[in-house]
Amino acid sequence: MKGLCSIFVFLMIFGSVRGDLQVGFYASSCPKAEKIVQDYVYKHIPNAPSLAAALIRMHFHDCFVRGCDASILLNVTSSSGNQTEKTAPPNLSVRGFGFIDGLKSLLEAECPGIVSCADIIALAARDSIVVTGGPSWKVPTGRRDGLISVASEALAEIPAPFDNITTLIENFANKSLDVKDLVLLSGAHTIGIAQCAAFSNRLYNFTGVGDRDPTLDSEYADNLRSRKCTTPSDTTTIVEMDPGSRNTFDLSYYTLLLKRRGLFESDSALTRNSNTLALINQLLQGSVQNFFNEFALSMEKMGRVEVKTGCSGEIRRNCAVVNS
Ligand code: HEM
Ligand SMILES: *[C@@H]1O[C@H](CO)[C@@H](O)[C@H](O)[C@H]1NC(C)=O
Ligand SMILES: *[C@@H]1O[C@H](CO)[C@@H](O)[C@H](O)[C@H]1NC(C)=O
Ligand SMILES: *[C@@H]1O[C@H](CO)[C@@H](O)[C@H](O)[C@H]1NC(C)=O
Ligand SMILES: *[C@@H]1O[C@H](CO)[C@@H](O)[C@H](O)[C@H]1NC(C)=O
Ligand SMILES: *[C@@H]1O[C@H](CO)[C@@H](O)[C@H](O)[C@H]1NC(C)=O
Ligand SMILES: CC(=O)N[C@H]1CO[C@H](CO)[C@@H](O)[C@@H]1O
Repeated sequence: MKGLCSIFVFLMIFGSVRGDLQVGFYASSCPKAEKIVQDYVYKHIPNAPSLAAALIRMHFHDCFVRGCDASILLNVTSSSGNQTEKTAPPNLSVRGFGFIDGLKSLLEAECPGIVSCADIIALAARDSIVVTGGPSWKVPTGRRDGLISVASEALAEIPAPFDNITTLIENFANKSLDVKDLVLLSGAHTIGIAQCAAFSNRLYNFTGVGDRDPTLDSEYADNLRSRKCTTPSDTTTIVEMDPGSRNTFDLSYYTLLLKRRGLFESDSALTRNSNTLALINQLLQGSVQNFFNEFALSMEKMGRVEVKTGCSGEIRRNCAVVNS
């Protein structure tokens, strides 16, 4: 581990590598790494399809706070005590920690101290997208794990389902992601589930006078009220974000948006800004393959947000704790 890091510094000095991620980073240090992740995902996710969505969301939440450095996995850090990112409200429903721990054990057995937890999340997210029928792409690796995880940062930096378009665009811009990335990456809501709390204000009390969100299709809102989120304070029911194809990666999220059936205000907002609406229409007019290609490019870009490479950070031995 130390060795690799000093070789890196040596190569940096002589200009043959940049402090950047690279495809096949583990090709010589742990040649089976990517295959181990892929086999594990392909073996287990079909039995627990909802985990695919959880792992993709985990990668997003990881990247938006201190970069893609597995800070979302930490249980305790010296500076934050137990108030790490995973205890923050946006992380309330992030799942899949045990899955990542299982993968880490396999990788530590194969090549101890080589593969970072941050890369494991990125690879597992990509392989999960493949399992749900979405695109595959080469994930650049070489991320290193962070030492710090602070709950209040997750609250401040992860977008909220109540955010308007201005806030969403600014939030993504803060991570060097543009409006196109916002529209494409929101497309991940073609799979997975949400708790009523993320949108029930739209059904019951949108502006504080017992009203509904007029931009939500009324038939859909009726259905959600009568069959799903039957009280304003429901905290247990879960709802598919893309009803009927929640385990399938496809374009239907965008079709639903135009039918005013985007579940969150943040989804719905994408249809009321001329730039984002034009992008949605372009995606729907193009082929699924076009969406897949574009989505993969945006995912790769998200996977590069503020990454630690070279000798910064560390390769954690246990994904839940900083090395001692
Ligand atoms: C644009 C801003 C975004 C907002 C405001 C947002 C918000 C949310 C919320 C509130 C949920 C439901 C969580 C719950 O109630 O359990 C959710 C689920 C999800 N989000 Fe997003 N999200 C955004 C962007 C993204 C991005 C960029 C990705 C990944 C590329 C993503 C992937 C997912 C997935 C896969 C789920 C389903 C999780 C599951 O089934 O466990 N989201 N999102
Ligand atoms: C981290 O916390 C989770 C529960 O959030 C627990 O299952 C896991 O065992 C903990 N890991 C360590 C190494 O403390
Ligand atoms: C973290 O939580 C554990 C178990 O709940 C507790 O024993 C420990 O004292 C806590 N550590 C800090 C730094 O708060
Ligand atoms: C968007 O939300 C922010 C933060 O809540 C608010 O300051 C701003 O006025 C809102 N913008 C619009 C156009 O509603
Ligand atoms: C964007 O970053 C600036 C500077 O750090 C911060 O003040 C602002 O709140 C951020 N905006 C969003 C929406 O996260
Ligand atoms: C709606 O929200 C307002 C302001 O938060 C609150 O005073 C009112 O009681 C709520 N009404 C309903 C029907 O929940
Ligand atoms: C898994 C986990 O740590 N969940 C926490 C998410 O955040 C809420 C509120 O901040 C905590 O009560 C949960 O324990």
